[in-house]
Parts: sequence; structure tokens; C-alpha cells
Amino acid sequence: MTRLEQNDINEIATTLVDYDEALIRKTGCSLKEIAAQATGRRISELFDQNPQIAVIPMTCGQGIIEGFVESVASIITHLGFKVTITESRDTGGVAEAVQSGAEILFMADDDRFVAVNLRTGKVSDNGDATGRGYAVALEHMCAGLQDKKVLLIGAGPVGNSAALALAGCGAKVSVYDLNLSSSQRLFRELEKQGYTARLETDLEAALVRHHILLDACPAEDVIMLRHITTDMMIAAPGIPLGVQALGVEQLSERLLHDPLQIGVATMILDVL
Ligand code: PYL
Repeated sequence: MTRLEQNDINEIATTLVDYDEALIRKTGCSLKEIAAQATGRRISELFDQNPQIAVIPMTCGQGIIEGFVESVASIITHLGFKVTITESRDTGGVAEAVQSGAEILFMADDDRFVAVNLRTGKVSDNGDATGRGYAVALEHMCAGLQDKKVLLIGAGPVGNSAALALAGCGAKVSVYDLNLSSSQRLFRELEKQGYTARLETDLEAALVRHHILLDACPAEDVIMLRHITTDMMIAAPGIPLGVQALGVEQLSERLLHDPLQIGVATMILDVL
């Protein structure tokens, strides 16, 4: 999993209204609607939910990412929930949150970013949540995915979650990963769950054959300008963005990419 950097996230808190407007233009849904669909919740049932939420800075591993907890908190606030960032970090932050009556905790080390509901025991992992949220967004971008071919690039935690969600929307999922054993494992899981899937071993050929992509791989310049067609739709949770800069311009509103918004929104509704 790529570790975010400050400049990946430094504008999130101040651009969420514009971000949500762009999301509605691309998908027809707001961030909250995408997250609700990704978690099977009804928006109407969320209005009376007002749990105390805390975000805890974690210094372990490579340490604090400047702006990370603030960005997470701003997304939670944007969705209409009350949230605090603990003064203390790590264990002290957990103790502070629990003693202040927090019901839901958000915290991230270098390996996992989770939301936990202390009352219900529910846990949501950012990778899994991001995959589901992006699959829902892509389905709306394409006005439905029933029987449509979708190329899933990157069979990591986000890609696995996205592939299963895409198959659940009726998409015919093709799986590519640089690591053949990873794509084979995901292919077998899709088949085991009764979905018809396709294993791709040649990315160049796969990019010619597919015009709907979910790019969940942590690499730049995977999707180049030459691959982009006038009807191509790309949802790209992968960090860094895998679409070549010239292609980003060409795609404009047919490209969805954000470093935290969809994942965090899905996490909070997962554990409410
Ligand atoms: C959750 C993000 C999405 C992509 N990569 C993941 C990442 O960067 N993880 C590391 C998060 C570290 C946060 C740090 C802090 O500021 O609390 N421990």
C-alpha cells in the first residue's frame, strides 16, 4: 500500500464542497449517497445517528503524516457527523477517546487504516471500504454495469474488494496484476463466488479490449494517452494516480480519483 504524503491530502479539507459537486457531475450521486450504497445503508436512517467519533494520530512506523487526521476529520464533518481529533497520540489517544465517550475511533498505522465501533465491535478497513465505494461510483459513472466488461488493475486489498463489488453489480470482471499469483488468486475467488471472470496477463492487450477500468494499482503511468478512447470511464483509487497526465486532461469528468474521500466516507457508514 502506498503511504500518502502531505501534498496528496493538503487540499482535502478546503475543497470538499467542490469535490462533492464534481462527484455529483461524474456519478449523479453525492459522497454520502455513494457511501450509503456501498454499505447498504439508507440515507434516511442516518439522520438520527449521531455517535461521538474520534480520530487518533498514530506515531508508529514512519510516523505522523502532516494533515492526515485533519483530512479524515474534515470528511467525517462534511458528511454531517461530529468528530474530534485527540490531543494525545497512540495509546494515550485511544484512552483519551474512550474516556471522552467516543463510540467510533479512526486510526491508521503504516499497514492498516481502520474505523472501529466500540459499542458494536464493527470494524471497517480503508482498503476494503475504498474498493466497495469506488465500485459503486464506477457503476453510476457507467449508468449500470450489468453484462459490461470491466478491467480491474491491481489485485491488492482495494482491487480485491472492488472486483467482488463490481461482479456483484453484474459486471464481467477481467483481472490484471503485475504479480500473476495475485491476479490468479482473485480470479479463483471470483469464480468460487459464482461469477464469470477473465484473467488478463497482457496489460497492453487488456487496455485495448476494455473501455471501463478500475485502477487500484499503486503505480504511475499505467494508463497512457494512447489507451484512452472517447467512451473510456476510469475509477482510480490507486495512489499515485495511474493515468498519464495528458490522459487526465483528455478524460476530464470520465475519471474519478481521490486519496481518501470515498474510502473514509464508506468506512464511517460501515461502522455506524
Ligand atoms: C490510508 C492511506 C490510503 C493510502 N495509503 C494509506 C496510508 O498512507 N497509510 C498510512 C497512514 C499513516 C497515518 C499516520 C498518522 O498521521 O496518524 N500514522
